[in-house]
Amino acid sequence: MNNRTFTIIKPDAVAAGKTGRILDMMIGGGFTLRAMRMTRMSREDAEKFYAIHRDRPFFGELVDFMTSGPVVVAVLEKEDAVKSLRELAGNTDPAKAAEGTIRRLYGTNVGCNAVHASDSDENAVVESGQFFGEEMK
Ligand code: DGI
Repeated sequence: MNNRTFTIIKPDAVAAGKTGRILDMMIGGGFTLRAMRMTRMSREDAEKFYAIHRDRPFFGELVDFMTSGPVVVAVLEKEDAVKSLRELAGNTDPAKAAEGTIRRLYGTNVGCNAVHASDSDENAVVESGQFFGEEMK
């Protein structure tokens, strides 16, 4: 089960017209799209998705941001998918992300950082399930 991960192209990147370029980087990086759609997260969706951060001072800001516009959610497949996508995404803070990573190229700041990439195989399954449910079984 280490061949799948889950991504969100976040509202900043979608609004800036970067969806195509980001998907191209993912596909060019060897990922296959297994499921994908554009959606608008409700506050309930965002609070559930980021529940682990609910006691952090930035939680309200994070939920405001994630619900501020449409996002693209997708399940991606590749060997060692979680690690590989986190490398392609780069550091949480775009200013600290390596040259050529998605967040370095398209992120704005630590809150508005262009993409989400699951941080473990377990979370990839839970997160894919939140958006694609039965399709992924
Ligand atoms: O797994 P990551 O997305 O790289 O990072 P994470 O799990 O530590 O944090 C999840 C998201 O929460 C991150 O992509 C953006 C937001 N976040 C993290 N740290 C901060 C933050 N948002 C703000 N405004 N300030 C922070 O310090």
